[in-house]
Amino acid sequence: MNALTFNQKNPPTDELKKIIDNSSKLLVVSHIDPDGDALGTQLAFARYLKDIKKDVTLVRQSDIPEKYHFMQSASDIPHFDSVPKDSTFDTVIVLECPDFKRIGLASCWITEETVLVNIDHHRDNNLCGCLNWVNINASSVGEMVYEYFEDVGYTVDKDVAVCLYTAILTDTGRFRYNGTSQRTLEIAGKLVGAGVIPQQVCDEIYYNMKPSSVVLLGKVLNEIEFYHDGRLCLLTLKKDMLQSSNAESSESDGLVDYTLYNKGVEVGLLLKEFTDTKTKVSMRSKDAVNVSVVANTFGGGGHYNASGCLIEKSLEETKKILIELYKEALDAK
Ligand SMILES: [Mn+2]
Repeated sequence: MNALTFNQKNPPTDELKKIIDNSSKLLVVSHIDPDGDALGTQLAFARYLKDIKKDVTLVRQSDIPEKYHFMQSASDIPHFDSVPKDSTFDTVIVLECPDFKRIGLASCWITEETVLVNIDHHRDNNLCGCLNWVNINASSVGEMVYEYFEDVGYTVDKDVAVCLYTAILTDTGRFRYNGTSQRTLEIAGKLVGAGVIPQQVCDEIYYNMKPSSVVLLGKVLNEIEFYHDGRLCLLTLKKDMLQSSNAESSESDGLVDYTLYNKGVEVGLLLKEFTDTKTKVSMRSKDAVNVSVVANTFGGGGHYNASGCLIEKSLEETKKILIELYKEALDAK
């Protein structure tokens, strides 16, 4: 089929429904190292397809962070290794991926005949689907999927509502980021109407830290640094901090957010020592600086206020480079 692209708020319901109606075997995927939006929408969309009696398969490549296990069936998403490689799917629904490379190994099931559906809200989406629905103004893909469900007349039950609420809650930084619109909150309200208990979901995700994570947080905060008159805040996570906290690498999730808790900070960075020559960087900003510009120069990506990349330098070299780059970015505004 010829590629169809929609950059709009309203779901292309007729086109999407037609593809689904014409499909008999569907695969629903999201990106490696999934976040709340990726997992919540993957689970919600798969449940919708099951409810309309479609043969649907989910797959994951990465471990699912424990804080998301409360979503129904989250811990049952089959790992890539357990899905037969000779499976065939006529349609693959790709959620929350600006680039199809982000689906990882699951791309082995995509052939020339596969109908690819691409639903996303990243500005840099490369529109590689047969049907692309990319709304860069949506707070989350969870919000977009809800719009489609409402339009197509699918009523969400509590379990689906919890998945979509999780997607929206996490991708808006608890209704804080500037993508949070009146409509976002209306949809969150409807999900509460469908049975979501906001405190329960919030507690599962944010008030459920392991003691090792809190110890790690202490070590990282203990070495907080400020530059450029307090406008840049920098946290570093060295490998030995993980060991001495008895923490896993995934427990550094969300640490970067502590940079923006500080008055006067406009850009916050978390530098995570990956190997001696590779450093993972998470970047956050308040409104003034577009951190995805710097992330892009290192082959990374993300959003205006939240991006990330992997830099092929040691932790110390990475630190020096970024302090300098953000001096320019902050001076320029
Ligand atoms: Mn998202």
